[in-house]
Amino acid sequence: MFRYLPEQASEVAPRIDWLHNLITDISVFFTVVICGAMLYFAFRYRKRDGVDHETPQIRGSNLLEVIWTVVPTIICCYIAYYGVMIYKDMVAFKKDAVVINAVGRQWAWDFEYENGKKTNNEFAVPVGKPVKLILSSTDVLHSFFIPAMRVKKDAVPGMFTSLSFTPVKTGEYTSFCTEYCGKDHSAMLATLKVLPEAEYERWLNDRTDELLAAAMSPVELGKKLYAEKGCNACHSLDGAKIIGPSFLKLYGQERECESGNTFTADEEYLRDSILNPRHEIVKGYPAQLMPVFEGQLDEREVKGLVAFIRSLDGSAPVVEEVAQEEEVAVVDPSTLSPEERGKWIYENKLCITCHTLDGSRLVGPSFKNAYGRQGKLADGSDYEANDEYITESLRNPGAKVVEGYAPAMPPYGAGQLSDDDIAGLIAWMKTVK
Ligand code: HEC
Ligand code: HEC
Ligand SMILES: [Cu+2]
Repeated sequence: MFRYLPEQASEVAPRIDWLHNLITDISVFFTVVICGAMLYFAFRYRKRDGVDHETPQIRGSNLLEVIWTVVPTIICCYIAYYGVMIYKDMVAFKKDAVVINAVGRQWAWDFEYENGKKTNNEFAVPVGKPVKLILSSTDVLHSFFIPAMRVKKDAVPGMFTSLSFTPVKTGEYTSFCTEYCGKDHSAMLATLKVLPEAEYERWLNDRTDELLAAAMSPVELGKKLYAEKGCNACHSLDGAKIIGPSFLKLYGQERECESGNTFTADEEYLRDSILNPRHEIVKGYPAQLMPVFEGQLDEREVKGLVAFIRSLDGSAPVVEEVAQEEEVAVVDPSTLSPEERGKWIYENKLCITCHTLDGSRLVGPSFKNAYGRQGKLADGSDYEANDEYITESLRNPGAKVVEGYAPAMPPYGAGQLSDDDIAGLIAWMKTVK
């Protein structure tokens, strides 16, 4: 009766649900019995014909007392015992668990993996393996809740808490913040992707986003972080006051602070405002609201944000641009001809950041006349850039490194480039003369 629980996607879910349903059923049973008896007696012994009828008086029954003491006690003990057993399994230390750090802040979750991969509001785990999330918070109390996994735990500033589960089903699940942590608390969602082992490995080792970020100009990086780190929730780009001051034309302005100090909004002021917002509070704005980004952003990211704010001098309609970027038409490369497909991959899968087409050297060798080229590898052996060699260069670039170059090329697994993609690349490379 009353089955309304979400999908069971973790190992403990069926047991938790069983107990939950047992408690619900017992409660429903007793509600019906007690209310039913009450209504029945109210009707049965009501005042009839204007006369009070005397009811039979029952005084004391040891048998009844024993029954309604012992039976509920057994039921409660059983529920407690079963609950403790499940809890014990849930908190058991698992040595081979996939460990992920999850940091809550107003109003987003940042995830970091052991290999250094970082994501925002989205994380992936392999199916069938225990996962341990180490939770912490940079500002206020948050709570991490994944209904489909039946796990929930508080994220507390200044301490680590943890949460373990073993997903048993692939798919996408949503996590919620279940601690009222401020205005956008309800939007503090994250997506959990449970992937098959091999796909997870590929996802984990796909650092394309980070490489892309590494290849971005500071302003571009700042713009990306502005959206990703949630600055946009409080700072507009069009002069409107949301929660904090707008970034439009902020650079170079005279700022008056609550402390009575005045500053020119230069690089140092902006840096300090981002990393230590509690230091100086802009006059007329609430203190304590802006999250502390100290430790959340590296030097390059802070520089990027400062450069981005500096770029907002009102000369370009940045707002439109940011909005449009999310709607870039998605090209499906598999609909292109092999040559076009190869070119598309070159431009969209980062090759362009390391390989030129004009013969000049970047991080890797130029693609000009690269097909069929003969040369030497770092180990002194000869090679010819034929189909097989190019395929290997992509799948396993560490195996054969061209002489004079660093082994800097990232591997492209089948998840990033299919065999058809590689065929397209090769067809296109033949045309690059
Ligand atoms: C929860 C809301 C919130 C978020 C998110 C937030 N800020 Fe703020 N920010 C504020 C408030 C409020 C102030 C004004 C009070 C103060 O100085 O702390 C402020 C002040 C600032 C200032 C000084 C502005 C001025 O006019 O002098 C800068 C620079 C700044 N924030 C940058 C950022 C950046 C960059 C991010 C994202 C990485 C960010 N903020 C995220 C609320 C927020
Ligand atoms: C982060 C920089 C980087 C990216 C991104 C990158 N490469 Fe490379 N690539 C290199 C470097 C460095 C070398 C030379 C060392 C080596 O052979 O591993 C190389 C070598 C190669 C070679 C062998 C070249 C030769 O002259 O023998 C091919 C083919 C190649 N890359 C194709 C690609 C393709 C296609 C992409 C995009 C799908 C790509 N690379 C992305 C850095 C990169
Ligand atoms: Cu929260």
